[in-house]
Amino acid sequence: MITVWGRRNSVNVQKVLWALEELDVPYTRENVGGSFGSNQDADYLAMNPMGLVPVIRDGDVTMFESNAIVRYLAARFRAGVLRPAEHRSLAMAEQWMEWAQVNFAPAVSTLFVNRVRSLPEHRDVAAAAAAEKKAAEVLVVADAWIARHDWFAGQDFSFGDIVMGASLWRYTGVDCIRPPMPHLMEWFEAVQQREAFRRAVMAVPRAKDLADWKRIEKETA
Ligand SMILES: N[C@@H](CCC(=O)N[C@@H](CS)C(=O)NCC(=O)O)C(=O)O
Repeated sequence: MITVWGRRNSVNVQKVLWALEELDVPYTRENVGGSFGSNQDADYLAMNPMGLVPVIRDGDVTMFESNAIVRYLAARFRAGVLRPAEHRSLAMAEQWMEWAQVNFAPAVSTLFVNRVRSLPEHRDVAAAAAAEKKAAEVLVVADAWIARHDWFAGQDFSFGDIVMGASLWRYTGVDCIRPPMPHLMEWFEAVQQREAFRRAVMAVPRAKDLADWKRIEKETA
């Protein structure tokens, strides 16, 4: 049985839970981080010296870094389900996971922190505006790719869809100007039909402000 340490409202934890659900691998989860704390305890720091979530334990493997965990799980369980067997599809899964993590996820995080998860007086308005612009620019790139493919790796769903899907769920819950992205929205509709996405990501409602965020964190523990 795999153990996941991390609160359910963390996008990085959600990526790992989504992968586990897609792979139908049994797991247990411990609430760590945010209002639950424990992530600076010595025994937690022994697993992840960064003091961040998620961490997983799979037998004699204990690891952190959400994307590395997703790729590890994809390689370890149910070959071909999340990790494409065909080398060109695998290359595209790797490429788009990396691309989404480097280009889109940081913009979403800045937007989210400064428009939702902070008190209005603590918000960096300029940083949020820059992130809004950056997100809009890069989404046009993703939209152009997905206009020509069913999924980011090609014909089948893969780990290449996971960072984009989890980040887009958060992004579409933030009050901001979004670019036209009809193909990406079509892909996102298909993502939202996946049971695994519903259980791991959509099951945590999107917050409108800090108080809402704290309430949801407790309620979805
Ligand atoms: N690169 C790391 C980043 C992990 C990270 O930043 N986790 C955040 C939550 S999304 C965290 O642990 N924050 C402290 C907390 O939850 O208390 C990963 O992808 O796993």
